[in-house]
Amino acid sequence: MTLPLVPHPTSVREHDAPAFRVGDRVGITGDDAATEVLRRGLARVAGATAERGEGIRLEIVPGRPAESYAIEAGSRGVLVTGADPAGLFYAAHTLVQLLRRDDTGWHVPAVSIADGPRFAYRGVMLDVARHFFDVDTVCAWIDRAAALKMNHLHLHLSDDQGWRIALPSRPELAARASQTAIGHDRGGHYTAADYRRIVTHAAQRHMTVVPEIDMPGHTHAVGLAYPELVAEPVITDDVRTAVETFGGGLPRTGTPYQGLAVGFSSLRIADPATDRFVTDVFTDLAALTPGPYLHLGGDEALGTDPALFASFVARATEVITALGKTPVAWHEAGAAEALAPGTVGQYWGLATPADGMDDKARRFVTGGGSLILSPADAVYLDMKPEPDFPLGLTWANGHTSVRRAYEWEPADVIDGIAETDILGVEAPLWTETVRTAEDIDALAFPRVAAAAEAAWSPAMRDSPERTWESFRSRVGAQGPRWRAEGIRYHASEEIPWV
Ligand code: TNX
Repeated sequence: MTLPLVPHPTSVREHDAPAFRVGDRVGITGDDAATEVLRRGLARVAGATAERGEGIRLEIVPGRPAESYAIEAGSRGVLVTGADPAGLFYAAHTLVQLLRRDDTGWHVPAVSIADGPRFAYRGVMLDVARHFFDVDTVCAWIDRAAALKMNHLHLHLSDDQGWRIALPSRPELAARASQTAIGHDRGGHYTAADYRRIVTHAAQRHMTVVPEIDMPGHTHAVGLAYPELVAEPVITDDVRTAVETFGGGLPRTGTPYQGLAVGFSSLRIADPATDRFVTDVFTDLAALTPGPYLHLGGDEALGTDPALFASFVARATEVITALGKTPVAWHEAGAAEALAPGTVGQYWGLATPADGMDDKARRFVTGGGSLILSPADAVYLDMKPEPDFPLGLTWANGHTSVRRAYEWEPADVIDGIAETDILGVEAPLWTETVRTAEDIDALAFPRVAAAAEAAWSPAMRDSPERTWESFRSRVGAQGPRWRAEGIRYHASEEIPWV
C-alpha cells in the first residue's frame, strides 16, 4: 500500500514486520525544534504525550546532502537521522504523516525512508499589497508551507495598491501609501518589528524570507508618497478592459488605486532622484533581511519604454549586488542585456511557454544565474480551482484543476537548460480576490501540495509514486490532519478525501 506521504520521499520501503507502537506516552531524544514538531504532531494526531526517553531518537549525521534525512522504524524504536536541523525538521513532519491506527491503536509502520529535496529553493509567495495580511496570518501561512517542506517565503511587499513595509530612510511610503487595498478593504503595513517577527517565525521553521519591492512598474502607490518619482498612468486598452471587468475606476495620479488593472504605472527612469530612491529602498531592505535574496520585481512594466526598462533593471540588480545580496527578478527583466551576474530569474509564463517568455528566462542562465519556476497555469494558487469557484482569477488558461497543478515537470518548461540551472519552484498567491486567512487556505489547499511535490520529490520519470493516482490518494489521506490543523482546504471533488 502507498503510504500517505506528501511530498513523496525519494525512497520508501515498507517492511513486513511489526510496527512501532505509540501508546499514550512516547519517548523522544534529540534536536529541539524537530522534537517540538513531533511532540505537537503526536498529541494532535494520536493523542499521545511525548517525554524524554527511549523510543524515537533524532540525530544529526553530518556530511550528507543538505536538508536530507532518513527514518528507520521498527517495533523496537524509530531512528531518525538528519544531515542538519532542517533535515530533522522535515523528518519529523514525515513521521507525523506516517502515524496510523489499527485495532490496537496508533503506530508507525516498519519502514526505511531515505529522503532529500530535488531543488534547493522551494517557495510560496504571498501578495500582501493587493490585500494586506497581519503577522499572525503570514505566520500561519509559513507553518502550512513549512509542513510541506517549502523553505522560502516570498513576500510581495509593494504594488500599485499599496506599500506594506516601513523603511527608515523613506518613512513617507508607509505613512502615505499603505492605508488602502483593493475594493474598499483596509490596507496596512509591517513595522520593522513586525517584519522581524515574520523573519524569525520563518527561520524557526527553516524558511528564508525573500522580500520583493516591485519596480519599475506596479509603483502607483509610490507616487502617493513621492509624486515626483512616478510617471503619469498609461491607460492602455488592457487597463480599460480590466476596469470594465472588475470595476475600481481608472488609476488617477495622487489618488490611491483600488482596482485590479496592471501595467499602467512606472517610476521615472533616468532621473537621479529615482536612482537615490532605489538605493535607499534596497539598502533598508537588505539591512532588515538576513536571507540572501532581494526581489526587485520587473514584471508587467508595460508603461515603461523598453530601453529605459533595460537600463533600470540592470542598475537595480547592480545596487542589490553591491549590498551583498543576490537579486531576483521576474522573467521580463531577462530582456536587459546587462543584468548583474548571478541574478536569479522567476519565470511566470505558462508551463508551455508562449510569446518568447522562455527566451527572457534563458537569459538569466546565460548570465550566470538560475531560475525559479512559477508556471502560472500550474502553480499560480490564485487561479480558480474550478470554473465557478467564488475566489480567484482565470487568465492563465482558465481554471487550474488539482490535476493540472500536479502534472507538470519543472525540467520540461524551459528548453535548453540543465537541471542544475533550476534553483527551484515557487507557488505564488496573488491576492486581488483574497481577503482573509480562510481565503488563503481555500485557494492554496490542496494545490500547494502539488507544488511542494514538484519542488521536493524526484521527477515523475524517476519515481513510481509520482503519478496523479498516487498523489490524489496521498492528498486525500491528509484531510483529517489538515482539519485538525485548522486548514480550511477546498474539498475538491478530484480528491478522494478520507
Ligand atoms: C500577473 S505574475 C502579475 C500580478 C498579478 C497576477 C494575477 C506577475 C509577475 N504579475 O501583478 O497579480 O498576474 O494572477
